[in-house]
Amino acid sequence: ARSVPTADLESFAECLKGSRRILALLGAGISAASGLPTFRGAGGLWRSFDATALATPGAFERNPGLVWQFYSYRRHMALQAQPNKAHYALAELSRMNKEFLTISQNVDGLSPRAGHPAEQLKLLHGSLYDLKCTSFYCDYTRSNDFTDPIVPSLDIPKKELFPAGSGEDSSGVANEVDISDVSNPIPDLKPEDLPKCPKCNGLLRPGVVWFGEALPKDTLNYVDEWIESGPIDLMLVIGTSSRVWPAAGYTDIARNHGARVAVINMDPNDVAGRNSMKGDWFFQGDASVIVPEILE
Ligand code: BJW
Ligand code: ZN
Repeated sequence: ARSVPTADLESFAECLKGSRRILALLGAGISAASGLPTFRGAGGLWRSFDATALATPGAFERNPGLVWQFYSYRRHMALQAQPNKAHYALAELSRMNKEFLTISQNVDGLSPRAGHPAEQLKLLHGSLYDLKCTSFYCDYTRSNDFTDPIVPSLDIPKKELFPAGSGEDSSGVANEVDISDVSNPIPDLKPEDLPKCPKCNGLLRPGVVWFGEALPKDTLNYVDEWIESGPIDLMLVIGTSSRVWPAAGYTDIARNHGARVAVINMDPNDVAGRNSMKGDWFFQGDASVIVPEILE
C-alpha cells in the first residue's frame, strides 16, 4: 500500500521527470527513523536541557563541560545510528543527476555515510566530527574525527540506540547508568579534561554552528552561486520545521527562481500550515518511507 495519494504522486513524478536543477533542504526529521532525536518537539530535551539552549556560544562559555557531554553523547548516538532509506535515495539521486544539490542542516554524518557525493552535499550547520579551537588567535581545525569518546574524560555511560533486547545477553552493565537520564548525576568536568588544541593548548569545541554564529562562508557562497546559475526546477524540503534562519529562507529563494516545492514532513501543522512554506506538494509521513517512494 502506498502512503502517498496517487494523484499527488503522479503529478510529482511528472515534475520530477522533467526536472534537472533540483535542490533539497534537509532537517533533523530525515534522521528520526535512524533513531536520532529532533530538536523541537518530542526528544528535544537532553536531561532537563532544551537542546537548542545548549547549542549556543553562551552555554559553552558558561559550562563547556556540560556542553561537551551533550555533544559527546550526540556523537556517540550518531555513530551508532545507520543511514535510512531516505539518505540512500538522495545519495542515489545525486549520483544519477549531477545538477542535484542537497543542503543539510544536519550534523549527524548520515548523508555522507549513505554515500552522498560530497560535492553535491553542503553542510550548513557543520559536523559533529569537526573540531575547532576556541582561542581567538588560533585557527586550528580538524575534520572527520570519528574517535569516540573524543577524550577519555568524555567516556561516560550512554544509552544504547537500539538496546539489544532486555535479555541477559544484552550488555546491561554499560547501560545501567545513562548520562541522558536526568536522574543520574552528571560529572563536573574541568576545562583541562576537555578536548585540547594540539597547536596552542586552548579549548577545542565542536565544529557546528550555534545560534548567533555565521554559517560557513564557503558553503553559503557555493549555495548562492549554485542558485544564481540557472532556474531551479524543483525543491524538496525534508524533515525540517523551517524555523531556523538562514536555512529556512532557501525555500522561498528557490521558489523565486522558479522552483516548485515538495514538503515532506511528519507533521502537517508544522510546515505546511505556515503560508510562506506552503508547497506545491505536501507529503505527510516518515521521510524514510516517503522519500524513497516519491523518488523511485
Ligand atoms: C519528521 C520526522 C520523520 C520528525 N519524517 N519529518 C529572524 C530572522 C533571521 C534570523 C533570525 C531571526 N531571529 C533569530 C535569528 C537567528 C537564528 C534563528 O534562526 N533563530 C530562530 C530560532 C528564530 N539563526 C542563527 O543564529 C543562525 N546564524 C545566523 O543567523 O547568523 C547571522 C550572522 C551573520 C554574520 C555574523 C554573525 C551572525 C545560526 C543557526 C544555527 C542553528 N544551529 C542548530 C544547532 C547545530 C548544532 C547541533 O546540532 O547541536 O542547528 S539549532 C538546530 O535547529 C540545529 C538544526 O540544524 C536546526 C534546524 O532544526 P530542524 O532540523 O528543522 O529540526 P526541528 O527539530 O526543528 O524539526 C524537525 C522536523 O522534522 C519537524 O518539522 C518534524 O515534524 C519533522 N519530523 N520526525 C519526516 N520521521
Ligand atoms: Zn588552538
